[in-house]
Amino acid sequence: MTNYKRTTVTSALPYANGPVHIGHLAGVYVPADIYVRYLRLKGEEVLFIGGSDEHGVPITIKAKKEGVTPQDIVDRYHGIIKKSFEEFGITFDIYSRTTSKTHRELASDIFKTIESKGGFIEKTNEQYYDESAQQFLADRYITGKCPHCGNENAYGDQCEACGTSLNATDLINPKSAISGNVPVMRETKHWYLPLDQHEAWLRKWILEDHKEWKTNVYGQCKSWLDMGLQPRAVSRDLDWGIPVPVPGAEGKVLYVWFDAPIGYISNTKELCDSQPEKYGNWEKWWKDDDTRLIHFIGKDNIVFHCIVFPAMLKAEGSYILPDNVPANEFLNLEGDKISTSRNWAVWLHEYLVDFPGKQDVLRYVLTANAPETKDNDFTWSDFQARNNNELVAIFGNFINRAMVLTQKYYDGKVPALGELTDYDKQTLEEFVNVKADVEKLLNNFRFRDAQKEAMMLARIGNKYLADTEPWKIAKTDMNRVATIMHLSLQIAANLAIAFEPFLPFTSKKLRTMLGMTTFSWKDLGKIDLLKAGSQLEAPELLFEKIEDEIVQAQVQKLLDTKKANEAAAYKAAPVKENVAFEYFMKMDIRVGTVLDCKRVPKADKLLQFRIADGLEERTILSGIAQHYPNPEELIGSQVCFIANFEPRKLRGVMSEGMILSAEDANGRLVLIQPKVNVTNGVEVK
Ligand code: B3M
Ligand code: ZN
Repeated sequence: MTNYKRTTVTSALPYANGPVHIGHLAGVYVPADIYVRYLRLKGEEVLFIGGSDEHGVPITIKAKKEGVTPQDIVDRYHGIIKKSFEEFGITFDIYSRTTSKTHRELASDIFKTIESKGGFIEKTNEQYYDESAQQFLADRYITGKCPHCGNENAYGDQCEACGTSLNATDLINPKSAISGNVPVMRETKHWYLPLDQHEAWLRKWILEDHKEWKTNVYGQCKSWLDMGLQPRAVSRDLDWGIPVPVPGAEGKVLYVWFDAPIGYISNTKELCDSQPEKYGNWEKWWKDDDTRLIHFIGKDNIVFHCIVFPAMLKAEGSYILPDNVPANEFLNLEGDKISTSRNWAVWLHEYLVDFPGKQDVLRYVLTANAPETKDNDFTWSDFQARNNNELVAIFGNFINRAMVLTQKYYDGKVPALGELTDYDKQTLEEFVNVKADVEKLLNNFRFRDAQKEAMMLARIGNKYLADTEPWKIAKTDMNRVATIMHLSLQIAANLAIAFEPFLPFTSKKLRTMLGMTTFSWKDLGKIDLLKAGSQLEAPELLFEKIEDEIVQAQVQKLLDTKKANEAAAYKAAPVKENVAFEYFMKMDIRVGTVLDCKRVPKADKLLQFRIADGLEERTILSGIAQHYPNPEELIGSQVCFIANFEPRKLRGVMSEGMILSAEDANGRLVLIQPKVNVTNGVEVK
């Protein structure tokens, strides 16, 4: 939409059943926040809506597991999530929740309106029922084998291993997630949104009228539409959710994906109703044709925002449809899919404990590496490199040099601009182009490239100082130095504006240092942002180097998680057949001290031990070299070995015994070693 008056920006409502992690931030909230800050800086009318999604089966399952109520669960996580977003500078106009009264009422009203217009079909069919729990088994309450990939733990609505969306009846060997029992079939009535009846206009609206949508979004919509749309149930047999607001629907609630997107609207209503003078009537944000609606989401939510929700709004009849849905792909962590259940994540609240005050570093790295067109990987080494080589070495370094030199030569006052040289003019030309480029990229939701382009300002500034070398000229021509410093400070002021959407904390700090009280997007590209003679504050570093130990500690934390997961997943082998005592007594197991331990040349796996065994000494070869990269460290420690193991020659060396070891769940071998030293040669019994 080119001629619009205002923009309603929504970002997916995270489920309130766990804290938020870097994947959430990178995929949805940072891009949405960048966009909103940009529009605000341009002086546009914009509303940024967030909130928690507090219904759905996973929340009830978690509650059951912990022996608390679903309300307890959502109260806990709504608070944690809201706080994380605040701490990372995500500037929602409202962050509310789908258990609010306003939401319950509005979701009910929308259901009733659609119902009264004949927008649903009612169908009775058979669904799985758990007789012992006396409950129908919706979505995640039922598990079984995926018919597509064979994953044994697929859910009734989706297989997480292959990503296919499923119906509970597709599952092979279905089991109740509540009791573990095999469910039976029982009749139940539900309300369906007949998406098939919406297919024709959806096809035209998306495939013809919205060719500008991101290719990943457009492509996914096209494949859904090409498969043919089916009616979708919008009610469930559950006791957690918003009751279906029509007679004869006892024990039934709205499907979470019916009520959740309405949460965007009810949160808008809650905000506008509480501050009408500031935000106006809520309906203008959702019903005026000159309002642009934009949904920021992750790729797993595309069908709901591009097909199901628009069909609901159309069926209701009085709402506008989204103008764009800039969905992102997924962010992985160190090569693996982020997973809450496996604790494979960087949690935002934990990040801030380990990196206090470094919100912008994470925002920067997540944008620099945003999964805009394909899945991307977050690694701690990339985090460190981008901080040290870009934020510190380019952005921070430029600002620091400009500030410190001004302090040194002009007591921190902006010097006057003198005559421009050709080189100055050339620099300014490059610099002025940046604005148009950043804008174009932001308008097209290409935040990653937009940030890269904004960074050009710092690169230009750095190069300008390096090329003009004011510290050398200062000995001869202070007029020239004044011009150089004046221009450098103007570039710094431009950086403060350009980075406000991306790095709001840094931008604020920089504006304070430069004494900028007002600023707006239209000032970007100007070189009269700071007045000659105005006083700057004392320079402070914007970024600091992150040392190796710091990121290594984070990597270690992940390795520990991996280890714990592997151990949790480890299944001990079944116990072997019983043996008589005399068989055990035939084995001669002893303790000895390692006198020498070294690699065997040309044999990757073998270590050669020299053992003091209490009698004389013996040599034993053992295939554990990969597990002990520094074999000499074993010298002096004690090991257990089978003393009467038949000697055999390996690589030309006679091995007299076998050293005992155990293989850990993650495949690592460790030697069996007595915790306190014992006399060499004693027997293990
Ligand atoms: N809660 C799914 C998710 O967090 C869902 C989004 C709702 S947006 C209306 O991925
Ligand atoms: Zn599967």
